[in-house]
Amino acid sequence: MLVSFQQLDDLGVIRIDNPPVNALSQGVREGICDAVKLAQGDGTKAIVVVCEGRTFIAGADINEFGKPMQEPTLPQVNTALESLTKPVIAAIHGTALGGGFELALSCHYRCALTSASVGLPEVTLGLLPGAGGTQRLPRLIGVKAALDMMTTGKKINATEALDLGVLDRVFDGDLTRCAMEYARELITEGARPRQIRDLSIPNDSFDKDSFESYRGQLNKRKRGQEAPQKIVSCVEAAMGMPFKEGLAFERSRFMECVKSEQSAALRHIFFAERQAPRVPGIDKSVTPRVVQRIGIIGAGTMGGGIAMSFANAGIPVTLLDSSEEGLEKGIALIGKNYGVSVSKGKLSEHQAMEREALITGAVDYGKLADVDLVIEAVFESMDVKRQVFSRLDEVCKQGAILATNTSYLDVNEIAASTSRPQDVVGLHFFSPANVMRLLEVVKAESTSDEVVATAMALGKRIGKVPVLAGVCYGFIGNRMLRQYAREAQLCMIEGAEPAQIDSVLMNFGMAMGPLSVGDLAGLDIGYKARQALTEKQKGDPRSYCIADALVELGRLGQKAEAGYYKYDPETRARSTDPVVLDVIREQARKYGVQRRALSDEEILNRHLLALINEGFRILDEGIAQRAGDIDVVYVHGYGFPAYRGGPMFYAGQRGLVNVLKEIERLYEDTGEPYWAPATLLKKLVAEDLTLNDWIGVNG
Ligand code: T1G
Repeated sequence: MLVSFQQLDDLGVIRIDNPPVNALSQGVREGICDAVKLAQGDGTKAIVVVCEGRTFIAGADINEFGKPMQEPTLPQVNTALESLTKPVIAAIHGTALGGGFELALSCHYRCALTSASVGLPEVTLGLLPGAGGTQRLPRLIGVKAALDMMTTGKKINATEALDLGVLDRVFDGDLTRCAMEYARELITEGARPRQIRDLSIPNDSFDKDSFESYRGQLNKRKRGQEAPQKIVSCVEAAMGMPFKEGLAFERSRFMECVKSEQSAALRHIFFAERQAPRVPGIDKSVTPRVVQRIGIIGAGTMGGGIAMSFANAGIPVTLLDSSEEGLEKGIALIGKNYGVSVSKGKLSEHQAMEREALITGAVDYGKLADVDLVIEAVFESMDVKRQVFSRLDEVCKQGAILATNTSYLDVNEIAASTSRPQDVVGLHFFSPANVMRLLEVVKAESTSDEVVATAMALGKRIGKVPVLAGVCYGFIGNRMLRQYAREAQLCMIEGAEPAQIDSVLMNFGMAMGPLSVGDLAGLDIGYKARQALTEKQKGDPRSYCIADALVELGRLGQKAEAGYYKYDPETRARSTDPVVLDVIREQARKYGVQRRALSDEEILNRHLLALINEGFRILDEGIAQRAGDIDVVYVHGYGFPAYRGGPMFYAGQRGLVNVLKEIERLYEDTGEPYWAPATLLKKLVAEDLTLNDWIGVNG
């Protein structure tokens, strides 16, 4: 039964049981309303609302959005609860989120386990708290604190919630028993129902100007996003309107969000993130191997970041480097990074020390004899990788997983340098590895299902979003990036300046423009990778001649304070450099390119369509399992705006017919084979199918 009502002497208990997270589906809402009716009419003196399973209500049922809204609505449920004429106590464990927290705010008292947390993460779904949260929370904790909670979507733990006055009581032990004791205490004290709706908003001197400046900050913090601004409007309404009108104002803004493309995109990403770790054909019968100790080869920036990811999850790491000096440098950088987290208040001194203590340095391969998994993060050279893997093959115990962090190289070839290719897998982290959530798990031809299952489970355990990729040059992300980066180079040589290209993609919502990303990563990385390729593999020289010319001038990017831009040594601010514009013009002359003005629209289209067309090829070849996986890769690894849903979702929003037409036009105009429309795209358009239909068929 989704909702039950039980009378226990003078107390009524409303119990919700809708696994896995007690989402407020229509059935749950209806059940609560029925229970409230029962509670109103019986002899109980107080009501406790509690949930079964691992958590209190984690919000409205996200699956219901985009479908016709069914009654009772959550505001109706909350009003019914709040209007009860006896104290209603919410008893919280796990996470009270979104509509679940709003329901708790409609109760008259709130208690929780010390391990619980509460929050209003609707903004992460392109929504706003649409069941009274924007009207009740400011009344309880003031405008600024409420705005911060709702525009960040961050959870607060039970202690913070108690300090803020969101919770009235926090305890350890049996939740229901403690909550009922608290309810009886309230009865004994003669406590009355306490409706937040009747409170006036504490005057924390938030006036019209404060709202304006808050909006300004939000424009920077949540660039391009609609929901955060609407949250501010709702809180502003709460200050200026009676509760009932404020509630109606909130509801209308909420409905606008539910219908918005941004929310559809963010909901897509919510579910795509949860689906990505699932590999069709590898079900629960495949038991992941036990991983209790990790080895990492290479104490450079990537190796150090990867080590921190595991230490942050409480997993001990042996970090090996070929030299004592290299090791010291690596360990020192890890210490510095933890120091920064402590100085920013993200970690306590104690937590930082605990994590650092989990990372042990070594220069002797023998120290890796007992680890359960090794990740190689050395220089991107096949010869070096093969040497490392044949060494690991000698020293590591049978059953240990041998992983490579290569970004491009052939994992099959690396696996073939061992006697146990079935235990070799790619674990491609993204820099900075202790921050970026994406993890490409690269399955080689011989990689066993058990190793894939172990890698996926381990990825989740260290807080990453693991996505399965097949073996090809650059796997999913970097393979698509090559097409995108090509267009940035061609747009430049054909007539656009770096600043125009970057601002076009930034305005679209990308975290950074392609050329600023190049400068941040270092132009020498791409240059060295190109040196290892044949002329044929490098492709059209117009697509890299500018980058090569800049590197040969020593303009390696930010680290050289000069790349596509020049950088102020103090502020790191970037600015257009006439030297670069000369280099571009020179290269255009060298390759006989007639320069012209490019519109922002053309620049945007060419970059996005380059990603999308390659995405379809990757899906068709089975390098990625689902379009949603590609979207998760680009949102969590390449700064693609989540509120656009990722390149493949975006293609669906634009309409595959239009996307095909645009790509066909580029193919006609350029005659370039890379603009030949992907077979799968043509197939879907021809059969009038969407990507979801196709995934349905291909599972
Ligand atoms: N609705 C439907 N399904 C949900 C769900 C929800 N709210 N939350 C989780 N699930 C599913 C999820 O898809 C997965 O399914 C399973 O539960 C376990 O989730 C009116 C508008 C609660 C912290 O944004 O943050 O209320 O993949 O893998 O890591 O104002 O889930 O197994 O089939 O994430 O332990 C606001 C969303 C909604 C919270 C648990 N609420 N959920 O994390 O498990 S909008 C949220 C979470 C709203 C009102 C508004 C997390 C979690 P499956 P999981 P987890």
